Amino acid sequence: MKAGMPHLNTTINASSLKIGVVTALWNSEITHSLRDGVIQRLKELKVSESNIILYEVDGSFELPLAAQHIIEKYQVDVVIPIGCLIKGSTLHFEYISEAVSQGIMQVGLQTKTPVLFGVLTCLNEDQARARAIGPGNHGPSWAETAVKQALSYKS
Ligand code: DLZ
Repeated sequence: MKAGMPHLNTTINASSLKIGVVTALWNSEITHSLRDGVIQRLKELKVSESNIILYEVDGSFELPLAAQHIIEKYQVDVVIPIGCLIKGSTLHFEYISEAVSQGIMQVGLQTKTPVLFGVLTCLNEDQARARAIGPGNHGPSWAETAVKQALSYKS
C-alpha cells in the first residue's frame, strides 16, 4: 500500500454496486493497464462483471461527456474515467488537462454521482508507465476510492 492511501477492508462487499469505467484510447498501453488494474480490484471487492459498465472514447477530452452519458443511461453508482495526458511541445496538454479536470468535476456535481479523476497528467512517458504498469499501477486504488464513494452516497 502507498503512503497516504487509506486502506479499504478487503472483506467489504461491493456486490450491490454498478460501476462505470470509461477509458480513453490515447496512450492506450497506459490506459488499458490502468483499466485492467481497476477491474481486477473491483472484482476482488465482489463487484460482478455484469455490473461493470465499460465504455471507450478516443481521448481524455471526451471523458466528461462519456461519464455523464453512462450515468444517465445506466444509472451507475460511480464512474471512473481513465485517461493519460502526456505533455508535448505545445499548449495542448495544458488546455486538455484543465478542460478535462473541470469537466469531470462538473459532471459529478451536476449529476450528484461520484466521478473520480483517473487521468494521469505526466511530463513524459516514463512517468506514465511508473504509474500504470506493474506495482505502481494506480488502477486498484481508484477502484477502492470508487467503491468507498459509491457506498457513501448510495441511498
Ligand atoms: C490531441 C491529443 C493529444 C495531443 N494528446 C493527448 C494525450 O496525451 N492524451 C489524451 O488522452 N488525448 C490526447 N489528445 C486527444 C484529445 O484528448 C481529443 O481526443 C482530441 O483533441 C479530439 O477531441
